[in-house]
Amino acid sequence: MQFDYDPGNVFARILRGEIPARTVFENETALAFHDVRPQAPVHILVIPKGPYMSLDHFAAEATAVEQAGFMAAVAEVCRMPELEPGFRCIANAREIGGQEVPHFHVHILGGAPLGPMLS
Ligand code: DGP
Repeated sequence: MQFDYDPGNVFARILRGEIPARTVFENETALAFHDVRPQAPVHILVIPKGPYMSLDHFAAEATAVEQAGFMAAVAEVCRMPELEPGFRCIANAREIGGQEVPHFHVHILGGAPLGPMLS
């Protein structure tokens, strides 16, 4: 698959500091911040700093250092006290998968019972 990354997407703009975000964690290769349209009491997005469009793009082309840094950021978010009782991680990919922003991100939701995933 050919991946054609658009550097004008909103998360690229957040990474460049052009749009504010409520950051909860940052390391060398990843950034975690609150979703602007939360779908649960806690709704965090974790994104890589590199130009990857989706999970499959990231898995195929990100370096081991980028992948490890990303997972470290996910782990850090999951350690938030509000998420200790449980949480859900989702990664949408492309239009069919419901992806709105074409920069790879994982949603981490929690803070209340979430119910079955497809309800
Ligand atoms: P997805 O459908 O998986 O691409 O989810 C994109 C999410 O990004 C959606 O839950 C809303 C969120 N979002 C869109 N624009 C912004 C923004 O400017 N700031 C923040 N913090 N979140 C945004």
